[in-house]
Order: sequence, then structure tokens, then C-alpha cells
Amino acid sequence: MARKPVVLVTGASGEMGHSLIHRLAEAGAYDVLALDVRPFPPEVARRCAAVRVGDILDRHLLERLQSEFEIAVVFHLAALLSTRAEFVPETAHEVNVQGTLNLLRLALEEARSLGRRVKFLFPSSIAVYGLPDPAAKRRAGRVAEHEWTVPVTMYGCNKLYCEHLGRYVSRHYRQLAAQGEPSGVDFRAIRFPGLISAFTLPSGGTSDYASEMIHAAAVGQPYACFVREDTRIPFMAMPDAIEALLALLAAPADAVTALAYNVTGFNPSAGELAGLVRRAFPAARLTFAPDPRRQAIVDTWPEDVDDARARREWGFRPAYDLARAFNEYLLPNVTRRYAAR
Ligand code: AKB
Repeated sequence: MARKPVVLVTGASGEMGHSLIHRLAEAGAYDVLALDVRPFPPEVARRCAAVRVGDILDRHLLERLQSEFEIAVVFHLAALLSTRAEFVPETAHEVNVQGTLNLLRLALEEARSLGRRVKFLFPSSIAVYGLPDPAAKRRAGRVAEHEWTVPVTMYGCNKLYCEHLGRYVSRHYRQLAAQGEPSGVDFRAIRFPGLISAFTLPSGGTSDYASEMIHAAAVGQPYACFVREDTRIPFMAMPDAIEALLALLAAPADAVTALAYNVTGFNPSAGELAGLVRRAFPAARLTFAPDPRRQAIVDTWPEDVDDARARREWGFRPAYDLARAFNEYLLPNVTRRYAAR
């Protein structure tokens, strides 16, 4: 019995999954098999060919998916983000690392049964970087992929290790086996900055303050930002993050030479972001109440990243700078979202 060809999206109920599924449905090039440990919002489920609620640690579930579907591409988005992971670091390691290994194994087996390469798109993060102190962070400026990869969070350690896992599976898998042959997995990773969506709220990240302050102002709730006003890290509008994933997916294999690529859109300070929010929502009750421990994490992340390699090798071009992200993407959509309530 023929299996249905699909792209598998894990973490499909999350922020990036929500946007990616809508974009894939618009493009119409693939049928989507959505997997998440949480139930699916109806607006996401109806854009998918199939949805499954289950755990990426459940290998029997993954084997059942392989029996029913022909998985040509994997977008492995499921993860415990940096703040949540610090409360349950061992669980985060299980989900973020063993979960990724389970999906890599699925891609290996699919490539073998299909007789062709399976592309594996992996969202890494600026959390793989670890600047030792704010002065070094300021001096480092735009950090390149090979610099400062000494993460201080379990999430950052997990993401960095999974980049190397992906490289191993893609290029060195079972290299001493008698019948050594290419694995058939084409692993491609992007180190995303903080992502800001107009349609969903983040959960469990340490860069969440940007989205949280915008959504809180739009719905008229007070918001105490958990980082200092002078805190500066890279961000990008969610549509640019999805376009970057699709551009890397489409890139010819010989153009993809790096293990993981930096991308970014803009890098306002938290105070600059608050200024934009207050101008857009004059009644916003927005204050700053830094949480020293979450602040210490963000202080290890770079002020900005060098995305020259992604631009050069596979044509990364963000559509949204800060002004356009705010005025054309966030404000109209966030205002509309809460006005309907
Ligand atoms: C987080 O804050 O943990 C994530 C990230 C920067 O990867 N949004």
C-alpha cells in the first residue's frame, strides 16, 4: 500500500510550527504531517494532511509514522527553550538531544527505504554562544559562527551538540561499518535569534521579553520586562525566520557548506523596543524589573550576529528591519488580533 509523501513538522503547535505550517500550506508544495506533544489549535490542524499528538521520545510512535507516511523532509522544531530548560535540565537534555537523535534515526531509515536523501532542517539558536561578560559582549559586536561557542545554558549546550550530531549523521555516520555508505540525511541548521510573532506568544524562552511587551501593550495588560533597558540581542520577525528555513531547504547541496548559519533581522535594546511600544500604545503600562538570573543568561548572548555566510551561500535576505517589522507586521496584526476579542 503506497505511503503518503509528506514533510514532517515536529513541535508543530509551537510558535515557529504555527507559522511554518501556514506558510507550507500556502505554498502547496508539500502535504504536512504535524507532530506535537500538545493538542493542535484548529486553525493549524486544518492546514495539515495529518496531525498526531505524541512525544518525540516515543520511538514506537515514530515507527508508526514511518509505516504510514513517506517522509521526504523533516522540520524538527520541538524543543524545551532556554528558560524552561533551566528548571528541568535533565528533561531538557532528553527532549532536546535524545529527541533529536530519534528524529535523525527516522530520517536515516526513511532515506534508506526511499533510496534518496532526506533533508533535515534544524533550528539552532544564538543560545549556542557564550560571551563571558557584558564588556566582552560589547567588544565582540557581530559574532560569526565560529566564535564564542561556549554556551552557559542546557538549551544552548543541547543545540550546539545537536548541530554536531547532525554533521556526524550527514557526513560520518557509521564510518567504520563494513558496508560504509552515505547516510542519506542532508542536515541543515540555522542559529535563530529571538523570534517575534504577531500571531502567537512564546513560552519558555529568555528572549521572550520582546514579544511579551508588545502583546501585553496591545491587550492593555501591564508588563514588567525581566531584562535591563540596555540589554541588546538580535531578533527577527517570524515571517523572515520561516522564509530563511525555506530558502535553506531549497538551496542546492553544494551551496550549503556550513554546519549552521547565523541569521538576524534587527537588534534593538529592550529600552528602544519599549520606546516603540509606548509610542504605538500610549496607555501601555510597561516597566522594567530585571530578573538577575535571566539577565545573566541574556548577557552571554551576542549583541548581534554576522549573517554574511547565509547571505552569500543561500541568499538569505530578511524582508523586515525593525521599523518595517513594527509598523507593517506587528502593529496591524497584533492590534487586529486583540480588537477581535
Ligand atoms: C530562547 O529564548 O530560548 C529562544 C532562543 C533565543 O533560542 N527564543
